[in-house]
Amino acid sequence: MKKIALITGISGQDGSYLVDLLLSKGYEVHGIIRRSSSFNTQRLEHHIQNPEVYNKTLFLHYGDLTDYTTVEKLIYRYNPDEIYNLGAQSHVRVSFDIPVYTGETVGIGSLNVLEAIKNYQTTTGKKIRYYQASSSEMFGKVQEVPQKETTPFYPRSPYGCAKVYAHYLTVNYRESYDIHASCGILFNHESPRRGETFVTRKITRAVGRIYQGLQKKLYLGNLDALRDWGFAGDYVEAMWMMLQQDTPDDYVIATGKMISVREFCQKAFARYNMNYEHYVEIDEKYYRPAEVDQLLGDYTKAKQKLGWEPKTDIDSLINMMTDYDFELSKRDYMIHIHDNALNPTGSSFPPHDKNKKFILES
Ligand code: NDP
Ligand code: GDR
Repeated sequence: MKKIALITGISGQDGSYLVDLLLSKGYEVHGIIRRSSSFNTQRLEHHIQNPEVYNKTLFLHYGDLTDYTTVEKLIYRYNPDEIYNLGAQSHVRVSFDIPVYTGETVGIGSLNVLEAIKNYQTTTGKKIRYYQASSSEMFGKVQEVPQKETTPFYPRSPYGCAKVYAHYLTVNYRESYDIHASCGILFNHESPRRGETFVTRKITRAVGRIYQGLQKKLYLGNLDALRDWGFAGDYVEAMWMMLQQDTPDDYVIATGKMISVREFCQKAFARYNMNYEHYVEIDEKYYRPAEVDQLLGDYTKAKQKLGWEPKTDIDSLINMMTDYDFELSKRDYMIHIHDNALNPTGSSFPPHDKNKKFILES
C-alpha cells in the first residue's frame, strides 16, 4: 500500500529534496506551508506545475508549527505513516535577533508535533514514525573532534539551544511513549536550493554576480570558521533510511571532512578564474555574539547501521553550486538590462548601483 508522509518545512531546502525522494519512492506526500504575502514555494515549483503530481500525490496545506491545531488536524485527517519535522527558523545568526521566535518554532514547534503523535497513537492505536531535524550546531563549542552521537552538546546560539531541547524531547518521547522517533544530527548541507543568506550560497551567488558586473564586493563575517559541508540531496536519503529501521535511533550525518569559509571562497571564485581576495571584504555585522569555530562529523554509526555514506565531495558541491548560480546571474543580468531599458530614470525601480551591497544581510 502507498505510504503517506507529512513534512513540516516542505518549502525549505531539505523539504524540497525530501519531496523529490519520497515521490520517486511512490509516497503520497503532504506538506505544511506558511501563508505568506509573497511566493514561498519556488523550490517545489517543478512538482506544483506537474498536473500528474500536484494534488494527486503531493498536497500542500497552510499551517504553522507554532499552532498545535494545524499539526493535530493534519495527522488525524491524513493518517501519515511517517512525519519529517524539518520546519524551523534555521538561521543561526538571526536566532540572536529573534531568540523567542526561534525557540517557539524550533523547540515548541517540535513539541507540538510530538504531542500530536502521542495523542494520535493513544487514541487510534496506530503508529507514526517521526524524524527530528537535529543539528551539528548542538555541539557548538566542540568537546571532542570529530563529533559523534555520544559527544556532549555545548550549543552557542539560541538556535542551537532550541535544537538541543527538541533533540532531548524526541529522545524522551521515544523512551516514554514508545514512539518510533529518530534524530538525524546533520552537519551543514548545501545545494543550489540553499537559502541565499547561508554563507555557501551567499558566496556562490556572489561569484556569478560579480563576474556579470552586478555586484562589486562580497561582504562576509568570520572567514576562519571551519565546517563539514555536504550535499543536501545525499542527506535527505539518510533521513528516510532512519525511518525504515526497525528500531529508532540517533545518527550523525556528515562527510568527515572540513574546510574554512575562506577556502570555500577561494575554491568558488577560482572556478571562474577569479581571486577571492580581490572581492571579499569583512563586515563585522556578520560576526555572531558567540561563534562555532569548527564542526567535523564522524558518520561511522550511520555507515554501519544504515549503510549511508556521502556521495558528493566538497569540490563537486562547490562546482555544482557555483555553476548553477553562474547561470542564474546571467538571468539576473538580462533582467537588469531589461529593467534599465524600461525605466532609465529609475523613478520607481532604483537604477543599478554597482557599489551597493547585495541585499542579503545575514
Ligand atoms: P530552511 O531554512 O531552508 O527551511 C526551513 C523550513 O521551515 C521552511 O520551509 C520554512 O518555511 C519552514 N518554517 C519556518 N518557520 C516555520 C513555522 N513557524 N511553521 C512551519 N514552518 C516553518 O532549512 P533547511 O531546509 O536547510 O533545514 C531543514 C531543517 O534541518 C531545519 O530544521 C534546520 O534547522 C535543520 N538543519 C539544517 C541543516 C542544514 O545544513 N541545512 C543542518 C542541520 C539541521 P518558509 O519557506 O515559509 O520560510
Ligand atoms: P551555520 O551556517 O551557522 O553553520 O548554520 P551559515 O552558513 O549561516 O554559517 C556558516 C559559518 O560561516 C560564517 N560566516 C557567515 N555566515 C553567514 N550566514 N553569512 C556571512 O556573511 C558569513 N560570513 C562568515 C558563520 O559565522 C559560520 O561560522 C547552518 C544552518 O543551516 C543551521 O540551520 C544548521 O543547523 C547548521 O548549518 C548545521
